[in-house]
Amino acid sequence: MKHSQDYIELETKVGALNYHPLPVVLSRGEGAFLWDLEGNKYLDFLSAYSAVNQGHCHPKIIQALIEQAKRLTLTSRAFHNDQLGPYEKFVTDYFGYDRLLPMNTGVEAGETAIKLCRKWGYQKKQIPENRAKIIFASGNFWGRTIAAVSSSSDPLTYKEFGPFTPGFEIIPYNDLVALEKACHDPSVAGFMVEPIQGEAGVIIPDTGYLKGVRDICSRHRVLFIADEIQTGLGRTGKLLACDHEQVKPDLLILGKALSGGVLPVSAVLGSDEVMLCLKPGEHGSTFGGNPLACAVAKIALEVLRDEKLTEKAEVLGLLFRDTLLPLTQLSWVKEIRGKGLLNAVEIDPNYKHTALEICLALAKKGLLAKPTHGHIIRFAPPLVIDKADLLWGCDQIMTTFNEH
Ligand code: IF1
Repeated sequence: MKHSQDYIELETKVGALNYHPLPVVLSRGEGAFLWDLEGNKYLDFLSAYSAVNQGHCHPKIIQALIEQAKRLTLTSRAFHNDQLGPYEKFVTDYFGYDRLLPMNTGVEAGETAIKLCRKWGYQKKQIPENRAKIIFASGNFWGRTIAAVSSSSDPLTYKEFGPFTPGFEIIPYNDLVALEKACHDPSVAGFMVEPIQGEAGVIIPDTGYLKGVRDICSRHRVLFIADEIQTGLGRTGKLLACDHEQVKPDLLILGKALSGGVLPVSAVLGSDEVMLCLKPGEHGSTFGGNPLACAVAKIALEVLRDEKLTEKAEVLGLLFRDTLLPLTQLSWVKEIRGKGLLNAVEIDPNYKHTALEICLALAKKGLLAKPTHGHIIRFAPPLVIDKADLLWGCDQIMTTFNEH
């Protein structure tokens, strides 16, 4: 096989059809760029859903991967290893928390946060056992496990996956009155929320929402659990999206770019009060905290800091939205929104062209982006993108929109 179409046909024949990818077959990535099998070059404006903030195949991260892979990749947690402790120290200092529980995928970290929250609810808030409730915001997306889809308000995510996990309640996003009301229930142990909703279409709450969440959760002894798997690690122009309002969640969930997109690494960070509710043997994972993941994630965080990618996302995000602002003159472009390099363009869902058609046209021009919810296009390039390439990307977006 040597043509992209061969690979697409093969996947269609022997793979589960749980995705409908754009018809590009990528074979190489470097920085903000990707190449397909035919050698066509693309500017990546999806960043694997914010997992490659540091750019594809960052040389320092790959170097760390290779060096550790030659030494030791996996011990399981049945034994200690020489990478985990230093990694936990580095990351807890980096984000200002007492302790870290290492997992692999983002959804595993979400599940872990929920288990920690329930344990804390029973041990510290004296919620009767098996009665703990956790509140989620409508429009949330934190993964594909049964618990994750049990908290979803999107039928595409949960339909035909029931029966669902009990003890979950959904309230409107960006609604402090609803949160205050829900938290009056003494059996509520936590509120898990994205500071900006990614999959929902880069939904940015009102200024003051996160401060309000922090205040309400503190007053009602409800754990504020921030899912920063997509919004964290510089993506929105701050280290964490919660930093835009200087609020500190009780549990911080990280994933995706925690490894620079090199392998699945996720984590839950919290205080001693919460984290020590879990006793030895009560939770774990074969690969969680493996030496390879620790070595890679430590470098990925150093790259984020040393290359000042957070500050870059802030500056380039403003340039991106300013440059695209004229698009709002088009009757069918409803809004351009975002923070840092997490942006989206919302189009009229009844317009004659769909967001997918726009994305297919962009791919032909060498820019890769993907729609979410049919009429919203997310634009989220790696934070390493340079200004000239960002402006080239804006040109392709402007031209493509004006052609439709
Ligand atoms: C897919 C969406 C994005 C996430 C947040 C936890 C997770 C995710 C805020 C779980 C994962 C991924 C999953 C992937 C596509 C992508 C996605 F379109 F599905 F919704 F980014 F918006 N919290 N998001 O965004 O992390 O277990 O995947 O490591 O499932 O299609 P994971």
